[in-house]
Amino acid sequence: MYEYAKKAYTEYGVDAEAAIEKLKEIPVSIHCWQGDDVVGLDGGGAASGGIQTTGNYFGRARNFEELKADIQKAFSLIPGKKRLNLHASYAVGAEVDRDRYEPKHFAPWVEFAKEIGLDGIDFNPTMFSHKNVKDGLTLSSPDEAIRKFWVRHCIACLHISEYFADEFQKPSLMNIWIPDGLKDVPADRLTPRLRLKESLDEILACGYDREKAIVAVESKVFGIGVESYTVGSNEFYQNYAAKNNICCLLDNGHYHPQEYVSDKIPSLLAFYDKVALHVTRGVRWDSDHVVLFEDELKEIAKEVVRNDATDKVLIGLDYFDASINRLAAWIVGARNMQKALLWALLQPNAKLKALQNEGNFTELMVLQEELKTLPFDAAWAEYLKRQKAAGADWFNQVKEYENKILKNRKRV
Ligand code: RNT
Ligand code: ZN
Repeated sequence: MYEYAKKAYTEYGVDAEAAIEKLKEIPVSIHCWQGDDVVGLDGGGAASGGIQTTGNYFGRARNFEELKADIQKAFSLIPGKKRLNLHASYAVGAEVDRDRYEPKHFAPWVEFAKEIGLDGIDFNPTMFSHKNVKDGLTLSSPDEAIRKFWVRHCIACLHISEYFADEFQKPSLMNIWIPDGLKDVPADRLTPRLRLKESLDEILACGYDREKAIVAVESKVFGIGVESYTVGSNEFYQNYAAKNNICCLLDNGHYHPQEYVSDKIPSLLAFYDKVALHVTRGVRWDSDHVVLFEDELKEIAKEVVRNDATDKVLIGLDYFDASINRLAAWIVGARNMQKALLWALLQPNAKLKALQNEGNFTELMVLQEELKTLPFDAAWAEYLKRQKAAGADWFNQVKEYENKILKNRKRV
């Protein structure tokens, strides 16, 4: 079947071998928080601040050991080059508050990531599910003690990112997302943003190594209970990032439903060396559903691949579903990201661009439609085989794991 597929793609000028080889090298940063419904290990509890996990499927990882075991199993069924995306709330054995976290609290994660052959670790300060989120605000709080606490937390996280970079000899993304906003009509939209700006300035002034930690800011349009105003809006962060030479992170659940992140990627690539992504699937709101193999995902992957930006776009995943088997959720989404990248690599991109430039829109449409029914599944199966990853029967392993391990976990 692969030989047939290879030939079919060759007829369109696509080298399937090269596509498969290239895919192996594109890292995808997989979030740790699908395994435990964004609860974390530092006692903060369920997700808050406008984000919410829904569902009550059994088997949630309740501690570090269980989360590691689940990650190990899930990742073994995901092909490709993988990084681990951690939140600060996953500190191991920390007896201090979040503003005093140190690399040592994440050393067990480094050890584990190395053990299972990951490519590196990315990081996120956790500015939700904590007593110092005051009136829903963190880095933009008018309470100076609160604002400073979160500035210190971010600086601590920056140094932890540097530590990850040292350990893996690869840069580590440190992505800042805050829940700050208001449920109802604000009296002042500017001052909270000026305070956020001041906080970011203080964080970036801490003296970190820009080669090691790549700082990103993640904007958002609204959250549950934070419907009327978001301090860290798209315009705010894009301007901040441009002026301060840091990076924007685009989460495709964080825009109006008719806005497409696939279209934003090339706009940012015109100005930035790096663009970070949180790939997710919002259904009617930023619901963080499992990523499916659908049009916008393919379009996102196409923008990364056809603009030669696989080194510039840092692909991370961000979804959490507690209503189904959590390992299956993880695996479906991550495999789909890989599938979409392969899909994009199997497009005759130079030819398609040429047709657009020649104004040959008829042929462009005809060709784009023909490409949709090429034998993609055979190329995907070949990639899995070469990766020594389970084929379409991967779910059997998850079922077995569910019966042996997850069924024995009591709800806490
Ligand atoms: C929230 C943001 C943020 C979180 C994770 C847990 O809307 O998307 O990235 O989902 O950090
Ligand atoms: Zn996100």
